[in-house]
Amino acid sequence: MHLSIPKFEVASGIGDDDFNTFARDGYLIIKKPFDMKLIDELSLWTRERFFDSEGNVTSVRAQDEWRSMPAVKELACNEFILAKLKELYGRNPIPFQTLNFPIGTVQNTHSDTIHFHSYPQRWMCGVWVALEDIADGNGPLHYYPGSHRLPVLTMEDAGVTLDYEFDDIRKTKAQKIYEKYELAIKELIEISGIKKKTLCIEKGDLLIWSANLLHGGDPLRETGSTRFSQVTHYYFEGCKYYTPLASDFNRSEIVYRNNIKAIK
Ligand SMILES: O=C(O)CCC(=O)C(=O)O
Ligand SMILES: [Fe+2]
Repeated sequence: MHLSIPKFEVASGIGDDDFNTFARDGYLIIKKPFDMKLIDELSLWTRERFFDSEGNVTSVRAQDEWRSMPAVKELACNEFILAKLKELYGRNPIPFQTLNFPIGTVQNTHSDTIHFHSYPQRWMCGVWVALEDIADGNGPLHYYPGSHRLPVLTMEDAGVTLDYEFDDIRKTKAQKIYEKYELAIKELIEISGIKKKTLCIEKGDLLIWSANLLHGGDPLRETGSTRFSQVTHYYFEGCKYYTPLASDFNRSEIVYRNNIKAIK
């Protein structure tokens, strides 16, 4: 294959099969493709890992627990997921990072392309797995169907000036600068007219989102509600990988991720 663009990104999206659904919507929901024993194990582990004996949350997220918890690794490297991603993208996926959550993230809407991206672009995706039933009250994941077709919003597109502000982002004003990005995303959504959806799925179900699909975490409407979940982020073979937020194209300073390796 000569084209270095993910296969689904150039497909028509006409048809109800997984490939065209993903092409049209930029995401795909799959119901319980796993051995539920694995999901039960991860669910029990989430309770032990993130709560004290009185039931209070001790931390709200943990990155790369696959290093110490085999079941986290097993889910990230699940054969069904790897084969599905290959079918959609046309290249071998590289699971490179896991995140586990005991409660909703309440994360503002974003595209993951601002945090980690590939060159050529869009060779990246996320897989979100419910480790318990998710309802509207538990701060479900939200997403904007079709938003993957919008331009990939960079910090320059978000109005961060090209001369001095990029210095700040690596230092003390990082938060302030990131807020500009979030405001620009809000504007992008308003102009596009795309409507939000929330992910109320059952334990063991998953959602795959493509690189540029806008998503975030809804507010925790029900106090004390949990939202056991695991996200794995995947790159695909044959690209350079980098951190856009830390890079400054204007000064040819690209912060590459040279040590990307598949979890195993
Ligand atoms: O689970 C969520 O609420 C959001 C997670 C997210 O944005 C991510 O893992 O990229
Ligand atoms: Fe994200």
